[in-house]
Amino acid sequence: MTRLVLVLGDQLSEGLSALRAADPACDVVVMAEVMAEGTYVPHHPKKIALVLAAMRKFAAHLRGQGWQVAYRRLDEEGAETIVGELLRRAEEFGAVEVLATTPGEWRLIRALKEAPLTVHFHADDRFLATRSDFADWADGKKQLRMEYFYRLMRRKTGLLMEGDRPVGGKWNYDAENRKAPPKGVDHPGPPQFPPDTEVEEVLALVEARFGTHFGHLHPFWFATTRAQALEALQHFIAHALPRFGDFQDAMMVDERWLYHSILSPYLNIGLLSPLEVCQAAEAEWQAGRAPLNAVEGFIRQILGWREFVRGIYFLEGADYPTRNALGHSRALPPLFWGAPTGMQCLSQVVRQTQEEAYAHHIQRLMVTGNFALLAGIDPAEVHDWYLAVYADAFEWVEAPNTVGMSQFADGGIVGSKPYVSSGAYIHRMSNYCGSCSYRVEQKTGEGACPFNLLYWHFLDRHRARFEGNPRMGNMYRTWDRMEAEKQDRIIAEAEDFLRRLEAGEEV
Ligand code: FAD
Ligand code: DLZ
Ligand code: SF4
Repeated sequence: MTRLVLVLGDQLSEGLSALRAADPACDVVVMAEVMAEGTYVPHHPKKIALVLAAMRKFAAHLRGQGWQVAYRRLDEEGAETIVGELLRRAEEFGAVEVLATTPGEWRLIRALKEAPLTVHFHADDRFLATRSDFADWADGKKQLRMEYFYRLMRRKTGLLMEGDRPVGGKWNYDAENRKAPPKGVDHPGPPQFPPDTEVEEVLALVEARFGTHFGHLHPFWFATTRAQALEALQHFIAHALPRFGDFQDAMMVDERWLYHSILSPYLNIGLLSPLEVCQAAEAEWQAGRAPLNAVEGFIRQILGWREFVRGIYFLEGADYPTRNALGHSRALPPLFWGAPTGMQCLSQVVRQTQEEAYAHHIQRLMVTGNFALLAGIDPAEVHDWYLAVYADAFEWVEAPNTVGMSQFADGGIVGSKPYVSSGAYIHRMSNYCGSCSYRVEQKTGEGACPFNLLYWHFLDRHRARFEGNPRMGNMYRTWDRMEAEKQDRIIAEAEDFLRRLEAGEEV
């Protein structure tokens, strides 16, 4: 009897477990463009176009390999949810069984489990650690630290290893990866793929259906096939990897890419595999074309962080994205949706996000994330924003980064202390402050950098929770050494800023 094989928009990988379990001679692949997946948060139009265009091309690829693919385009008749489409196809093909690679979001897992169909879940093995590998490692540990998990993964994969020892003698070269912004950037950024006729069709559809969502659809240049994604990988390896480490944390006005790879969208929809990306980087070090600090730093992001956050997402369970350990409840201010602000760092990161559906890690963590945390924004709203606006955002990776690492809303599972800073950190790692309408060196009074006020306000209001944290003792000692009158001024000015933010005034 015919079975349906579900392939989702972020499961565009040839060796997908559900495909491996199926038989092209009698089973039917179901792929569906549905409104529900484009609107459960208002995804950036570039992200929707990337997913739909890559889905169409992957369907053609599967047909070329002999699969029968029942594909529903958004402008064709059909249901508007994944489960609705499965039910429609089940009736069409007289099927009752569905083979599915477990989705990367609890929401869809639940929907499939509740569907009146027999769904056989196959583990998503496009990762380097299985869910049970991670659960076994985490079992009985009081605190989960990425660094130790990463070492385990180095040993498991043999990446950058000499026998049982890390090459170069150290596991982690992060201390060499925190250089301030360079004078100029001699890398043009990722390769851009002009839309072909098929992509143009998708762009017209996305414009018509999702044109009101935050974000610019044009120019659209993402890779939409595996061959193009491999080209993007080669381009990064050859041109940016050698300097990736040095400037990994730097931020510059109007420089969107620096030496970052912009490979996360392709990794996350399945066009590239994490192992092949890490191996390509390792080979570059072996050939003497990229330094160890760059290659180790890059591999750690994928082998360490990417696998670690996925482990946390599935270990913690479906309620993880709703956690709010610090009890923050302020609404997300309009500046996150492009309303004008005099804060140059936020303005730069939000504008770049709007135009490219991309910001690099430190921009997400130490500019928008830092601001939301200091200002006490409801983490659920922050989570929805990150899930919507980035092309690489899928809940398994976005939620632990946002709810955990960035907002400390999980109470310290991903990070042992909150990532908060005053303007000094942004000043050190960027050239934003030079063209800002606020002054970073000013602590209070007219023109004082809002990060300087909000930083102390955050520490002061969460004193009971954080003052005993050994990694935060210095911060509280500095605050305690300040004269009471200065402390009062900072708190009063921070509150005034928050009041204006809440009132929707331009800040
Ligand atoms: P590079 O800097 O070139 O890094 C190489 C690769 O390492 C990335 O492609 C990515 O696959 C991986 N990587 C790096 N850091 C992380 C991390 N912390 N977690 C997981 N993988 C990582 N990443 C996503 O893929 N999707 C998200 O939705 C997402 N949301 C985030 C939200 C917040 C608040 C923060 C602070 C970080 C988030 N990240 C997310 C992690 C990181 O910002 C992006 O992976 C990275 O910016 C992607 O750009 P890149 O490909 O140029 O990365
Ligand atoms: C992100 C996305 C979008 C915008 N549209 C679709 C779609 O129409 N059909 C589909 O199968 N997948 C889509 N996706 C990806 C899913 O949202 C993703 O598979 C789940 O969030 C699980 O990670
Ligand atoms: Fe951002 Fe403050 Fe620097 Fe302005 S002065 S760019 S608000 S850190």
